[in-house]
Amino acid sequence: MRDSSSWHPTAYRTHTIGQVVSNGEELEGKEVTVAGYAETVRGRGAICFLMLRDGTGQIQAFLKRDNMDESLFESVQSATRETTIQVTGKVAKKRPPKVAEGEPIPPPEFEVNVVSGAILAMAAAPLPVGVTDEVNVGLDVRLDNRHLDVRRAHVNAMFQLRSKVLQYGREHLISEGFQEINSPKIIAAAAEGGTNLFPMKYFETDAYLSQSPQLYKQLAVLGGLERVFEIGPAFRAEKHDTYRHLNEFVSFDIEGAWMDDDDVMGVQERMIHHIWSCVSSNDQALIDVVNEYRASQGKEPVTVEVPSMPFPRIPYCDAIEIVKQGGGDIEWGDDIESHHCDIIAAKHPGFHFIPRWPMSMKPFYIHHKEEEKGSSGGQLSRGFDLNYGRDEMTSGGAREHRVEILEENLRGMGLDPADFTFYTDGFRYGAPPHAGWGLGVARLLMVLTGAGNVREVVLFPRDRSRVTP
Ligand code: AMO
Repeated sequence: MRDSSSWHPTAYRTHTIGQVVSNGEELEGKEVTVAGYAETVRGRGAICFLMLRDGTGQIQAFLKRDNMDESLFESVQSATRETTIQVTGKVAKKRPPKVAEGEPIPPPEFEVNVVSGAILAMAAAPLPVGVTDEVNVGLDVRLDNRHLDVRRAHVNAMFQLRSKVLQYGREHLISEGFQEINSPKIIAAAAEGGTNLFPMKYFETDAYLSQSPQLYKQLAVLGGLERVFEIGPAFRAEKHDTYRHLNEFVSFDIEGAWMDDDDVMGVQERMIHHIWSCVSSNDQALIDVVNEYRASQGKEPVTVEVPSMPFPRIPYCDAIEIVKQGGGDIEWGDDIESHHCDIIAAKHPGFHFIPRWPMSMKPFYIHHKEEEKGSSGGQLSRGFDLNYGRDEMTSGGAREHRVEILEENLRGMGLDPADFTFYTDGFRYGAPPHAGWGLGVARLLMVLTGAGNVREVVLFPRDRSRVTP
């Protein structure tokens, strides 16, 4: 439940339920108006107990037929689960529970003795997804009814954690001098290869949905903004159907001038360290809600262990050797796939960087690693990934800032520099060496919350078969 101590009254309530619950002593005898969802309605005849929940807590509302408007009393008595109701009445102490002799007396609880109110919207029954009771429906049904699914305590807690992760990440980057930018999402040229673009009609011309803020965050740095970050949507027309791919995802990107790959790996590990430290000191209550649900499903609890720094750096060539020694089938120049990652993760559990990928495997904007060749003699790059377990969290690297080489790289990858002049022109008038990374927010949330699927931590996911709700 959310801390609402600083929330102001609104048109529909004088107090949040959380405020009444935590300030009962102070509010006792005073009239309040609260509003929320009906969890249960008990009692027939002359009295009725309504359990009301909002995003900040739960409280019992006590209704007496002869104390209030008869028709309101009857409507509440017959209210279906999740109906929204507003009630006004005095705060009173609940009758204390019977306690065996010698047992400690629990602190008093409070209720609202209702004198007036209103049914705001009656809920249809039955609910397609139970909110407070056991839900035996699959992820698809839950996502079809996400508006109800998010009312469930642990799902709500996951989205609160998501908001915290973004808040702490932002906070950390600002403390390191990064400023937030917003780049266009309607673009004319591919940053991450042309095959996975969503085309769109833009008046009389063709355009695409942005796959990454890559080229624009670089242009912002070239323009003198020096250190920038962006948290925004990225669109990929990939025909994946996996637990970790979506066609729209939120990418957390940075770019910094006068920095190389090692520098931005440092920024990344400090940011993750800050996020984990803050969650572990401030948000254990949310993790407890997630764990309560996990326990009900027979799953291990998640623990927020602040990772120690520096995170291990396992250069690509060494990673390949680890996979080979672990019995994996891989050659220099191959991608490191999930089943290879399992072998590496057995040796390096937790976050670890894989720097110095072969140049041939990295996009045109990545800087090659001067003078350095891999074990096969192939050119290495200043590109890196950050992995956790079997999943890639981040890609990043130092960027090529010399326009002649950038154009050469474009041609080498079968792209026409003429399509990229809006980008390459930014390098013609003095370009600082720079570096950056892009982190998949949902993938990081999977690590923090133990979710087994990115869809769990994305409010309204978009995948191959889902464009609604
Ligand atoms: P990349 O394409 O590796 O790099 O993406 C960066 C990170 O974004 C996440 N990600 C995804 N998450 C969910 N669904 C997807 N389909 C998906 N694709 C990617 C991953 C990945 O590590 N421009 C570079 C970043 C940079 O160099 O700054 C880029 O976009 O967590």
